Amino acid sequence: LIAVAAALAALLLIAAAYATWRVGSPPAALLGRPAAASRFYSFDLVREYPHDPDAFTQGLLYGGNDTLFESTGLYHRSSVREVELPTGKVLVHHQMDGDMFGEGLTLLGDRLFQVTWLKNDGFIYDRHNFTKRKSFTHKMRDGWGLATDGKVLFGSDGSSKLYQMDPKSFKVMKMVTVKYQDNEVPNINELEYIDGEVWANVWQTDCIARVSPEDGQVLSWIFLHELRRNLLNSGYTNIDVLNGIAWDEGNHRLFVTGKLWPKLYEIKLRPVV
Ligand code: DDQ
Ligand code: CA
Repeated sequence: LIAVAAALAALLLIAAAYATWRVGSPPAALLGRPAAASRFYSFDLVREYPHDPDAFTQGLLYGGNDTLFESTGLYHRSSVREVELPTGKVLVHHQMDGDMFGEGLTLLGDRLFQVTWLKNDGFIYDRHNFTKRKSFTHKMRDGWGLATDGKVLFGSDGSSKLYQMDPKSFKVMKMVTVKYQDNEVPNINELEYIDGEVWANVWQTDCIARVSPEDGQVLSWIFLHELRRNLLNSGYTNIDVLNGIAWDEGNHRLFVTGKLWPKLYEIKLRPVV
C-alpha cells in the first residue's frame, strides 16, 4: 500500500511539475534572466492624495521628504513644480514660456532635466532654484519621457524606442526597441526607473509596461484602467490619460496619476496571473 501511495505521489509531483513547466515556461526572449514573478499585475489602492486638476502631467518623480517634482504640458500652461505630496499643494511653480509644451522630467543629483514636445530642446533646472536654468538639445525624434538610474538619462520620444543618453553630452549611448514578445510597443511616454527596470506609461492606454533597459523586452504589464474609470464614474469627465509614475525608493512607495486628474494614487501591485 505504501509503495502504491509513494508511486502515486511521485506521479502527481511529476504531473504538477509538467503543468508548471507548460504554463509557466517563459517565451524565448525571457530566457536567460531570472523569471519575473508575474507578467500581469493589477493593483491595490494604498492611499489617494489631491492632485491639481489643471496639471496636464507629463513628468512625475519623488523628490524626498514627501514632495514630488512634476512637469506639465499644454501651450501657455506648461510648468515645472515642486508639490507637497499629502496636500497636493504646489510649493514652487515655474511657468514655462508660452510656446513651450513641457514634457518628461527627471532628477539627477541636484538637477532636474526636462524635455519638450515637438522640439529637441530641453532644460536643466537647479532643484532648489528653478530660475537657475540652462538649455540643452538632444537627438531623440521628440521629447516625451525622462528617467534616470543615477548615471544615464533614459528617454522616450513617442515611438517604441527607449534611449539611454549621457547627461553631459546628450550622446545616445544605447537605444532599444520596446517589444512585447515580437510586437513593437509604440507611444512610450512617461518613464520611471525602478529596480533595474524602466517603467513606462503607454500613451492612450491605462497600462504601464515594465521594460528591460537591456533589450527593450516588456517583462510585465500593469493594468490601471480601474483608476480612470472610477474618476469618470465619480463625475470627473474632463480627465485625460493615465500618465505619471513616481517611485519613492527609500520607502518603496509607488505613485501614479494622470493628465488633469484630481487625484494621485499610491498603489501596490497585485499579480493577476
Ligand atoms: N504627448 O504628451 C503625448 C507627447 C503629447 C500630448 C499632446 C496632447 C495634445 C494637446 C493639444 C495640443 C494643441 C496643439
Ligand atoms: Ca517618472
